[in-house]
Amino acid sequence: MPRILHLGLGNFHRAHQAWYTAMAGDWSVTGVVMGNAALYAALVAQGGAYHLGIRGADGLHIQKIAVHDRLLLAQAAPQAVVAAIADPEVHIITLTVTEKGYGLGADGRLDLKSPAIAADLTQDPRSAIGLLAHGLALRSTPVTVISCDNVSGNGHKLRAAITDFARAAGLRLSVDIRFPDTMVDRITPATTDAIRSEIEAASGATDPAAVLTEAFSEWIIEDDFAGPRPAWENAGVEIVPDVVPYEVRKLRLLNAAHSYLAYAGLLAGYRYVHEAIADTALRAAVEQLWNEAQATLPDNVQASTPAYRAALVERFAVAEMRHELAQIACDGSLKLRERIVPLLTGASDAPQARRALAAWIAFVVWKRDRGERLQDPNANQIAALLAANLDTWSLCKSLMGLIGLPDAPLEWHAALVSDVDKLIGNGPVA
Ligand code: CS2
Repeated sequence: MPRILHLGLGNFHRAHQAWYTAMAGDWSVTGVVMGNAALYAALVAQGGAYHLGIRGADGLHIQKIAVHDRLLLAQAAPQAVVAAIADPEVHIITLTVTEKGYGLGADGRLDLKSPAIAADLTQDPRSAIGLLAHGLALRSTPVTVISCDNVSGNGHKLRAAITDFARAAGLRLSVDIRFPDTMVDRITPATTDAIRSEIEAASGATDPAAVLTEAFSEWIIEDDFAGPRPAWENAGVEIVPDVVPYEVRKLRLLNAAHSYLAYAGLLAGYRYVHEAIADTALRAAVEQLWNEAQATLPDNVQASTPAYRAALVERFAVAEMRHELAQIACDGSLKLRERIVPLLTGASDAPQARRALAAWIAFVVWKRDRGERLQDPNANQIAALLAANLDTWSLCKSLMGLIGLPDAPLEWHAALVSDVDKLIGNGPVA
């Protein structure tokens, strides 16, 4: 049976690519858990199977997914992962390792000094990039590598990162390796005890690896494969010549609004996405953000964008998803580069995108004031800036540098400072 290898067996993969592959049939998956030993143990105990709860307008539907017939834990057995990547039975490698898993700098290229990448240049690889580069260097047959993370031009950036790592590590990549771009979409909250209990009650089975997801799902892949692939189109996947318009639309509408709602919503005292989108002021701000984002989108997605926006409001409003703003708020310094920065560097003025940036800046200050650690790969750098007692503008300028935003005109500075100060002043006291 032909085989896919997947790196990063988190909730999103189990709700999305695994679901499509199970429906397409005929392929099995080697699932690589990167570091979560408890998840690995749970999946091993269940023979790789788990329950997916799909929340639609007509209630919760349970599907048992059983496509992972081989499981590996990267942190415990990196060499086994390298060997599995080189396995000629594997024709496709997919990965969901989140934005930070790519070790990219603000310029979108591999940062050889980022801790995980620097470490992998001197030891057994542990990062997705290091594992892939070593495994791909051992391959004797063509392979397709598909990044399924929310990174624009994800295929191109992954190709560049692997090539840069291989060069620095003295590895030779000699087979045909394709890196198609993809757009992936399905809202999938982290599994809480309440979500797990709900799925267990509906399925009648105990399942520590249960996942809840929404009914909506989209996967668009650039048609650039080095060899065979599952008949994913039979399961609803679109294989197209150019993914970029869909990718930027999703990042600048869905993900940009998510990040804005996360920071502004948490500062306003909300916990969930459905609560934040029900707030009249936040909802109006999201519509304005979308107007600004829409102005930056390619012509061929303009006509369908109003319907896309209306569908997003409905998706965000589903209370049963219990999608926590705090989950979306993490790793902001990387997410904003993809979601908000392109709106601020576009041709027209984007005051609401500027307020989204201000919301993130106010959020990092608010977390510090509450004595809470920021979940962000740049947390140490941000903490050092916050400890330096900078005035609001100097803090904004340093944080803008961190997310790759070039300097802006003076009137822009004043507006950003006033947005940040207002939000800090208004932060919840609880
Ligand atoms: C979210 C995404 O956590 C986040 O940052 O914006 O995970 C979002 O739910 C997915 O991209 C939806 O497809």
